[in-house]
Amino acid sequence: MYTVTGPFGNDIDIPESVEEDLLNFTLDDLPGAAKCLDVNGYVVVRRVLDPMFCQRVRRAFDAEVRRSPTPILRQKNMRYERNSISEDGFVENPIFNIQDLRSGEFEQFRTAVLDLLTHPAVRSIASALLASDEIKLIESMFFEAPAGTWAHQDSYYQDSARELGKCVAGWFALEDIDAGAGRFWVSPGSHRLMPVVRNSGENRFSDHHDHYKDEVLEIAHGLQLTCKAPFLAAGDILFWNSLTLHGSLSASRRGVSRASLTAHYLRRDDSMLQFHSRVRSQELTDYHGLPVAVLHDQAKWSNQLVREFGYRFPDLYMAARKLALKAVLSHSTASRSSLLHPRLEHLRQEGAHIGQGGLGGLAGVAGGDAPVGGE
Ligand SMILES: O=C(O)CCC(=O)C(=O)O
Repeated sequence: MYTVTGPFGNDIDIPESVEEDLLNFTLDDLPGAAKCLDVNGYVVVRRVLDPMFCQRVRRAFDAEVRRSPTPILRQKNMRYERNSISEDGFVENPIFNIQDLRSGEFEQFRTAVLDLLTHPAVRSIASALLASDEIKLIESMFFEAPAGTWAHQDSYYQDSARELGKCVAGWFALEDIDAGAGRFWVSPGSHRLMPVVRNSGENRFSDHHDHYKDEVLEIAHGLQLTCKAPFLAAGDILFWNSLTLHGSLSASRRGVSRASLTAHYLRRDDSMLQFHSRVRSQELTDYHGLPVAVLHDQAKWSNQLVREFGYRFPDLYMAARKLALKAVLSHSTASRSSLLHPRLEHLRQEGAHIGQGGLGGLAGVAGGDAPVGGE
């Protein structure tokens, strides 16, 4: 075991091999995997994808993306940026929504990623975990350098409109992830133990994102939550629930990357609830029979214009974005009852969860985004 300081300030032991890990499943026992997700809020499914498949994504990234001058939308800040290279030579600004990339310029990369995220084995797991044969992919991200992503529940950014906690996400290891490469971590049982920290009032994303991050840590301390950062080999996938507290560690060894993808899935007849505020309509495209949601489709000239503007005038772009966010917020606050599933409306009226001001906290940006990010 390798020991580092975890997200809650205490030491955590990080397994360096699969032998040191416990909650492992394979494709042979998907009912067991679903039960494990239910109980623990996460599950690791081993050897889902041939490592050659993972290698294909990394090769395509090297060939098309690494040296590309094209600005790309980023997971951490929702800005259009060129690649930023870390001291260790890795791309350090993760990509948001690979399906949105322009197919001509990034054809191999986009295809390799979507082949993997819509692979029959992956679909069978996501179907088992969502208890439905009909599912869709609503979001994706690509990481290379350690990211040190803050502790959060995905629900704060996006969740199921049908019922909070009914969105599942997968963290796909594209290489054997070193213990010092900023492992992805989850807090076991936090989906049950922790309240839903609402995207509203003093935790509102538009103005109080930092307060939200602090509050989450405070709650984790109060509840004495623990954290696990499982070993993942190329082709393994860790799935988690949209209410499970998770994030990723900062790098603690030099020269190691953590090439990976994340993807978020919903039942096909469900919709994305964005920022606990509004149902975000998403255009669906078909990829090998699986609906895949696009949000900022770069094949459209209007989105290319937004990208150019966002890249050349980042401050203006972010200011406009913030205004749009507030406008959509007031609209969705006004009409939120009609947007929300009865169960969510019940929660709003009950006001039982953390965060003031009910579910009307914050709507998405006009033009839309809901990643782990968007400061
Ligand atoms: O791998 C990471 O750093 C964070 C991924 C994540 O939190 C997500 O996809 O929701």
